Amino acid sequence: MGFRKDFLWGGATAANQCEGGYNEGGRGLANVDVVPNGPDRAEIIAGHKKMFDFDNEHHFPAKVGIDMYHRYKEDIALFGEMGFKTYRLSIAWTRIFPNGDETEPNEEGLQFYEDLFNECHKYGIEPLVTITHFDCPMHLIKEYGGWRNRKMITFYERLCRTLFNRYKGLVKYWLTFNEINMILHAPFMGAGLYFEEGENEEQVKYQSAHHELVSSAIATKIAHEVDPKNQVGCMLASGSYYPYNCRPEDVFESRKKDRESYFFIDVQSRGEYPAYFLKDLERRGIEIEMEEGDKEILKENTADFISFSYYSSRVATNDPVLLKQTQGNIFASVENPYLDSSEWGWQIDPLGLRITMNDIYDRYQKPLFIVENGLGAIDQPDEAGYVEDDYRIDYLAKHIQAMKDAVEIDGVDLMGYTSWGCIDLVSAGSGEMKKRYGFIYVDLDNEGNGTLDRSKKKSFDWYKKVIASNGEDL
Ligand code: P53
Repeated sequence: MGFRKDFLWGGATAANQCEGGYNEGGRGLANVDVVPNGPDRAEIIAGHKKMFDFDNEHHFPAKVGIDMYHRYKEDIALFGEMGFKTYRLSIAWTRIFPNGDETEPNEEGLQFYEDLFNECHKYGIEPLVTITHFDCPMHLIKEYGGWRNRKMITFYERLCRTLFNRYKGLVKYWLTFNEINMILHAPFMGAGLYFEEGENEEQVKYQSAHHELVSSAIATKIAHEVDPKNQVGCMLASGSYYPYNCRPEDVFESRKKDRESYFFIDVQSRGEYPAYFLKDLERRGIEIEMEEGDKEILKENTADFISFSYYSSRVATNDPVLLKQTQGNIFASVENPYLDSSEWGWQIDPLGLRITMNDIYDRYQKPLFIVENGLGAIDQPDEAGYVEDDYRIDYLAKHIQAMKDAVEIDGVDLMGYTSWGCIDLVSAGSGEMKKRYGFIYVDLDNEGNGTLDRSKKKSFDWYKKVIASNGEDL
């Protein structure tokens, strides 16, 4: 009963949200560096407002992140103290290939991650590596248009081959693209796409998605060739849609919304474009250019496991009156009247995690890995600097219980769980620092002021206990 004996407990971060050191170690400039916080961010990450370099009007939080580039030893020691079995992190592409189209990698960048992985292994922590977490070298965006260009497949393949060869024996769990469906919702951040006036955005997004999907399959192929021990996962921004009510139209609408996301995993896990998707493209007049061999590559190199982020369930309706109340979130959803919300309006639904796990497992029958989950909240340290984050403990305990139910009662095969932002980091959606997820507090504010000192929150000792008891003691 309970979780696997070798269950991979841990936490997750992404390079662009925590590393900083943007101009150190020979690193090049990336899309994620030039997205500022503040009111312009939403339009920029959506590819509707161009931002190709730093300017003086905005604050760019990724420049410093939480300075993990210099402090990773201290941070990994704290993860080790909590008993992490795994640490999910991402590679900054621009540390390895600063422009993206070089033929030789940057040794300093490769050495940085090698040192970091060695540091993890000191504490018995298995790295789980996201190859690209929203980042794309700026040079590839300016010169080639980002993922809309098929040449990206070659550049990405080179990156992957370099990583698999160099880190053979140090890393065995890989994710090809973070939240691959984010390309539909935040295309500049997700895939280095920006749009020109009057352009058919859907056409561009799905063509780019095809390039990513083929790249993901090629990466899987190479990973297995380099080391049969490598396990490669796809990664979905999940959260099942509920019908707003039992009107058949709402039920159907919720299925359609789910398919918008599942489409990506259908290709990555089953190895082919699903019929509903092809029909939909035809109706919308979108044609995806494919090359000979693409279909075979997709079919022969499917994901070993399915990973996903889960923050909330979602609600769908086709009732135009209700639709008007939709919130301006990256993932638009009608509000669910039965659920409470976080300070950022994200609805809290632990049972939704169990529902989502079952939906995904029923659909693919492959091992699942929850690689993001957590509560973004404002933390108020007391005079001694201590954060009593009972609200975070409550959120996580309920979600872990729901995931346990999915495993114990429903029989879902789950490899591990890495909570999001195990150490406070910059928010992807808003660029804020005050939206915190961590067990470890970082002294830094939205404007970049603070000592960057780390301290343990109440949830630190709680999570340590959860891991030590393999999820029994919540
Ligand atoms: P933040 C929106 C909806 C679902 C997942 O998000 C999302 C987003 C982006 O905001 O992204 C993932 O920081 C992503 C992480 C991100 C995390 O969710 O906006 O993989 O990079 O930080 C939380 O609160």
